[in-house]
Amino acid sequence: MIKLKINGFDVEVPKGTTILEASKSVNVHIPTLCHLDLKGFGIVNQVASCRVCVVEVEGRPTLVPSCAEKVTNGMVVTTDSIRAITGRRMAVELLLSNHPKECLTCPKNLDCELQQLAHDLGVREIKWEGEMMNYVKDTSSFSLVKDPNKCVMCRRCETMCNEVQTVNVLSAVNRGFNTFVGPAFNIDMADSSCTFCGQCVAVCPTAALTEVNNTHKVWMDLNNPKKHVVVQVAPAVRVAIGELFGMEPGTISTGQIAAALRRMGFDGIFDTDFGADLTIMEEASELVHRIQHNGTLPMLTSCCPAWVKFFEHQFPDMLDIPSTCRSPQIMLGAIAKTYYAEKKKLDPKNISVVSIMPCLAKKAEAARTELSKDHNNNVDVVITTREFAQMLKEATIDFSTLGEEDFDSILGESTGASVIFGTTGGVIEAAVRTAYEWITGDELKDVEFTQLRGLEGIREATVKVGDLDLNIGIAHGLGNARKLLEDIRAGKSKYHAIEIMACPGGCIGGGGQPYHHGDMDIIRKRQEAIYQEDRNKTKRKSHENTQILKLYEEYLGKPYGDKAHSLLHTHYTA
Ligand code: HC0
Ligand code: SF4
Repeated sequence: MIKLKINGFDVEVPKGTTILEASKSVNVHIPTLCHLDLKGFGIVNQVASCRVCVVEVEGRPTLVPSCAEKVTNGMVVTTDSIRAITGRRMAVELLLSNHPKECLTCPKNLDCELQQLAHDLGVREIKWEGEMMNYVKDTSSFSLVKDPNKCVMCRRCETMCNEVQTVNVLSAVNRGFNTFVGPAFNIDMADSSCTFCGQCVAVCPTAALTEVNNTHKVWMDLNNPKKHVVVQVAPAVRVAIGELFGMEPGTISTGQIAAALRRMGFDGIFDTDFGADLTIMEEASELVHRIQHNGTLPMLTSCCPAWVKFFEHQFPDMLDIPSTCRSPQIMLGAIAKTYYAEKKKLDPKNISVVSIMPCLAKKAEAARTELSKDHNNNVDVVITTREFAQMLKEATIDFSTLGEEDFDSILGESTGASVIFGTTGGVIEAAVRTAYEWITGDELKDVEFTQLRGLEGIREATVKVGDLDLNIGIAHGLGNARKLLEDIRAGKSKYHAIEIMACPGGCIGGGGQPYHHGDMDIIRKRQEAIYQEDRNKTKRKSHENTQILKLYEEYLGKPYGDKAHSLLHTHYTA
């Protein structure tokens, strides 16, 4: 153990601890900007580029960045001297000297860490008015906007993209004053191998990286009398949106969301969970079919669009391995524009399907031509959890005082199996609940496969399904997925099925969720809420969803049949 003094108090911490961590352990809060501790992945962004965390260390002539400096025995640290405070303020003033001063209209207004620091450090004037960068914004993609003029070179996005996701799209472009972070040669994001996972957006402290904002499109559709506008809500949204209205992480707001959507004027209020139950009918059928007919194994889940982009770009030789199932959001859109349209006697061209997703890649997924029918996209507009909260504020809907309401029939019923899609491990657990009963013909009494749960980056478990030992692999985060994929390529994989989600914790940690700054406690609370929501349901297996059974009986025929194939399955392109 190392003994030191911080602000006059004795502190004892393990060797290797930084001054920042040692201070935190005794509740001394040192402000930071570039620092990002991604505990769930064992990765720390520690470039010490912003100098916001400087402190005084006795005997040292200059201020020291506390995020990078390790403690030593007998060290005397002062975090709150006038010199340290002035040094920090100066670091922020320097960043502001060439930062656009458009806070009032900035997409990150009141959510910007630089703005918050300027406020907390009492910056009241910027003594240097520096030269400004004047780069064009990159609006090339359906998912994210890159504004290099707001980049503070913290490199948090780079760490996320390169070390956690191993996509390697982002690095420093140009030199000196003109440096910013972007794809090599500053090509458009749409032309890069970006997966649009949005994790760089999730950790950007300013508005250098933000989502494409589609809220105006939704208001336009809602105000167009010719449009029949239906909406669907993804599983993970319901355990996170409360955070944007002052509620605790993990507050379940399903009923309030349905009530809010009704007040906004949607014509049909549907649940992506219905799409998830439908996905299980198809995906469990595909898994059973592959197992029983010597098909390609392992089968990989395919409902995470960032993951789909990742394997298309990085593993083009393995496109026969993922399930051909479209994602729940696309399946629900497809059913809304066919079965629902027929029942309601509506022209599909006049139906607008809006999705509320925790994810930026869902915006790009909705625009994929493979997933459209007769040049009509199955999903028309995707907004994130954050954009949804923004719309509620614009509409002056007081979310926190709303009562609970239900989703609409006929695409609103769901089981507990679909809710758990929102967390890592949930899709495969839902699939196993159904596959078990289909393979064995026996009733599954205990539906909770706890061996598939948790937050470790890669997990594996063997589930007894009759005589079969079903070997399952699970990964969240694309860097972890890469490891499983490389094993398959090398012929070393022992799994029958693998679930992959691109974001930390699965969709609960998606790039469109309330900012969680890498705090795994928040992710854990959202995950607990997902499992609680499953326990709250009377039906917990997808094949028990009565509306789904009716859909097959009245319209689709049998699961994995021809009609289901044309509406609910897809193919991949390298
Ligand atoms: Fe997900 Fe999904 S679980 S990807 O994370 O499968 O975005 O929440 O909506 O489509 O259901 C996201 C979340 C979904 C889909 C579902 C899947
Ligand atoms: Fe990298 Fe994901 Fe950001 Fe694309 S969206 S640049 S893949 S972190």
